[in-house]
Amino acid sequence: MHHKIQTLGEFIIKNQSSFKYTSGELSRLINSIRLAAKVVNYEVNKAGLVDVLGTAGDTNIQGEDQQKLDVYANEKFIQTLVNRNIVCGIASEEEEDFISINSIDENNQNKYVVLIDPLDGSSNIDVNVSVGTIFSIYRRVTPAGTPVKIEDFLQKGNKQVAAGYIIYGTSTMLVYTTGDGVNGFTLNPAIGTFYLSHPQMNFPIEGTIYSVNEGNYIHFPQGIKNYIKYCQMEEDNRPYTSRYIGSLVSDFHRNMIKGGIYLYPTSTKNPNGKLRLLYECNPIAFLAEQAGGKASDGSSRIMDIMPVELHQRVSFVCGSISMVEKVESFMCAPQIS
Ligand code: AHM
Ligand code: MG
Repeated sequence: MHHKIQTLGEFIIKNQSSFKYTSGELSRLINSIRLAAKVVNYEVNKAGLVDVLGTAGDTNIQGEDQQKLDVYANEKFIQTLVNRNIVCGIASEEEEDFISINSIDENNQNKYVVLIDPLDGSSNIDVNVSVGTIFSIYRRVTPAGTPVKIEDFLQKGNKQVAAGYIIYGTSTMLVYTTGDGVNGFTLNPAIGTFYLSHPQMNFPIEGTIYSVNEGNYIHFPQGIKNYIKYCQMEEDNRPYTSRYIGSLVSDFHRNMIKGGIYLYPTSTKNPNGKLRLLYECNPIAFLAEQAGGKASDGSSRIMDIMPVELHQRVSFVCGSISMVEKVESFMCAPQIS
């Protein structure tokens, strides 16, 4: 095999000219996310050592007490984006309101806003299971140089300029799209460099894995219950395999590589679903579609939903195209129980 190994840095430079807007702003933004990802990765990797190393109320070099990793990740991503003067606004799962950078720096002329879930699935950290960061990037709709407004964040997913995730797994990977396919980069931790390891990722059309929290089964809509029964039926290439990590990024990443479907439907417990439209579902939906998969709320396209609030929840069905379409057909079929 003879191909040149490409780093993420090289890839960003090489592809910069293919972006619609070539000021370099988006490239610099993705570079900043790459940097923050490495910092957070380092911290996540030694999570299990905190109790060992952080004895007797130890404080870190900045003199801060040890903090929870999701709070740490939130601070690192925000700090990096603010310090490098790279965006005009940030919204995060960890922050109730969006942050307007113009209010801090009047000269800010940046045109991008970032929406981020800094450490998704963080309940998995205590048990050494993969977690992830999810990010979504839009061009602001209000004029540059003015403080960002809520409408800069409440845009349909189909307006995303870029989206991606970092998976802190057995290997750490950064996977992203700028609307021209999906590329995955694996971190070499010894030298802190991401290498292009998964060029042009492709969602298999069909799959045999279904990922859902089946503990909520009795609370699901009838169409979802029927689909789960269908997955378990002895017929054709079924029963399918059930795989549920409980960490969206990891479940999605596996399904995109192997072929499968992820479901977090509405339920009597979570009438609007659990996952957040703006910084969980939309970016994952953009990646899914760019890789040839599909993302739906059970009947309509996720990326066509007009958001009404920052932390809005939505029912989420995402994966191999024919599997998602199957769920949609179950959802609109006459509801027999
Ligand atoms: P979080 O943002 O509080 O971490 O919740 C999101 C996570 C997803 O990563 C995961 O897919 C889902 O919640 C799991 O939920 P549940 O434990 O209800 O199955
Ligand atoms: Mg989350």
